Amino acid sequence: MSLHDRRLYLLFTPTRCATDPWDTLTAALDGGVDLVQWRTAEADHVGFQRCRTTCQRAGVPLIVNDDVMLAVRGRADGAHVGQDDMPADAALRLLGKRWLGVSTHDLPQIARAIAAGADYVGFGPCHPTTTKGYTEGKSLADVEAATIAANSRRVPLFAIGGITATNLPALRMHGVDRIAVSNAILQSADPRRAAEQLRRLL
Ligand code: 3NM
Repeated sequence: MSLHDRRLYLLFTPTRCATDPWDTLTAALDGGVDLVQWRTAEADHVGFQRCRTTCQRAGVPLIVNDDVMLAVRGRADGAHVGQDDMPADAALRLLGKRWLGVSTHDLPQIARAIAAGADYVGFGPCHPTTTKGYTEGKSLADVEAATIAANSRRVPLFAIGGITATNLPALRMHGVDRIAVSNAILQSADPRRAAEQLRRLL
C-alpha cells in the first residue's frame, strides 16, 4: 500500500461529525476517502479500535495525530505531528517503518520535515478554518510554491485548511493534487456524497 496513491485524507474527529460518527466514517470511506487520521483531543481507546477496524475493513491506512506511542502500540500505519509536537526525528525513531506526516506552514518547514525523513507533509492553512481557529489562509502562490517544493523531492503534500468542493478547483489549478479535510466531510449531511464530490474534483 503506497502513500503516493493516497489523495483524499480525512481527519476523523468523532465529536465533530454532524451525524453518527461511525456512519459518517463508513460513508466517507465508501465515497472515496483513502487515508484516515484519528484525531481526538481526549484519549478514546475504544473509539480508536473501532476506527482501526473500520479502516482495515475498507483497506484504508490509518494515521494517529500527535500520539506517536498510540500509533505504535495500536498498530496504526503511521503518526502525524505538528510543529509543536514531538520532533520528526524522535518520532521516526519510535515509528520504525510506520509513516510519519508533519504539518508545515512555510517552505523552510517543508524542507526541514523532508530532511528529517517525513513520509508526507501537510501544508496550510489554505483557507480560514474553525477546525483549527485559523482566520487567514495562505495565498495561492504560497500553496503552489509548497507543492513544487514537495514534488521536487517526491514527497506527497496534502493541502489542508478550510478546503471545500467550492474552493478546491482553484487549488487544483495551483498544483494541489492531494487534500486533507475535516469539516467538508464530517459536517456534511451526506458525507458519502461530500467525499465523492471532492474525489471527483481531485
Ligand atoms: N491543520 P478543515 S488546518 C488540522 O494548516 C489542521 O496545518 C491545518 O480541517 C494546518 O478541513 C487544519 O475542517 C484543519 O478546515 C483542517
